[in-house]
Amino acid sequence: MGIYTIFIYLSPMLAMTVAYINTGPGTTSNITDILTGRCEEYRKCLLGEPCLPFYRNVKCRAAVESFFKGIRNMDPCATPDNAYDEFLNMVPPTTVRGTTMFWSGVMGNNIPQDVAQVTPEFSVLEETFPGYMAGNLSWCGATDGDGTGLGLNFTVCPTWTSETCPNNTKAAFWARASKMLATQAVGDVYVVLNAQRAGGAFNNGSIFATIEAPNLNQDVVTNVAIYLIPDFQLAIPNEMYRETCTNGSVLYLQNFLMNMNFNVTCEENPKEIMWLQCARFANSPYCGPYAKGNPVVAASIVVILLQAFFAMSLSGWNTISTTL
Ligand code: NFD
Repeated sequence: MGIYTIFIYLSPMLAMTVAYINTGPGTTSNITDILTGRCEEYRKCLLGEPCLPFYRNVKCRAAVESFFKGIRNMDPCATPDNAYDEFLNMVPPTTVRGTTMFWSGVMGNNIPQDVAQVTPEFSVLEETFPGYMAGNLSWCGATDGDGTGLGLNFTVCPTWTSETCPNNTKAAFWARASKMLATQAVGDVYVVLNAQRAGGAFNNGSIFATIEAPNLNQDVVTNVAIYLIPDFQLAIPNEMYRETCTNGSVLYLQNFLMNMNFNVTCEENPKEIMWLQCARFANSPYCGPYAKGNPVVAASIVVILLQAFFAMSLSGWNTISTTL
């Protein structure tokens, strides 16, 4: 066997090794069933059951097939630009005017899931059909056959985009879906940022920074509200690395958006999100004022009790004076 032949045999393996420098979990087991199940849940709306807010009828078998169509048997680092076009156009991400919410650096806090479940005031990508289908899943193609016939790699997937993995399968999906979400947003929009994110609340390389913010439309977006929240997963408060609306990367973001002609507001610890997060992270040191036994609540209870007592004593006094 000549050196050239050996190289031909080895080159795909070498390519895969390079591509997999940044390794992460392989395709989620039973992903086809999960996607089909999620899609069927989504279709329950047809039966009069609760719907996701942006319901549109969809054929589940076709949706699941189109999700994989562009990536089966493909190198997960060479995803074609149009790989998800068909799937994303089946039920594109749409949101109600004035509700679109972006987020960055807060996924571990379950912000998208919590917001999606609790309030119609805000709409996140994870509530739209594409976001709902793909949320928290891992997937990528396999070029060397995977034994399942699905053309997917269930052992390992490259984590994200990198120099060695420029067109990452998952990154390409979220980039496309996020772009569609941002492009259609109208009215006031929101972005929730983690004030204690390492390297700054506004991360230059994030999807929000690179895809969503640049694709907002100045003609139809009336305000970008930055919601800066603490990291509820910190057991001990760390004020040293806590950004505010007037410093660090958040200030940079405000200037960046204002230079794009957007109206921008910034709020630290907005109540809407604090209540939501403190319900989940009740023991967080940042949740004092929102916790059950906090002094404000205790004081309110005392005031209510005093008022009741006062009212009762007044009516009692009236009764006594009438009797007299
Ligand atoms: P993030 P973001 N490397 O917290 N979206 O602004 C690796 F390995 O930084 C939704 O990037 O916020 N993973 C979802 C990464 C996913 C990298 C992506 C990276 N360089 C985007 N960058 C979703 N539902 O899963 C991003 N990721 C992955 C939309 C990683 O899984 C939403 O509309 C991380 O946990 C939202 O407004 C997750 O993306 C914005 O883009 C979020 O990274 C959040 O993306």
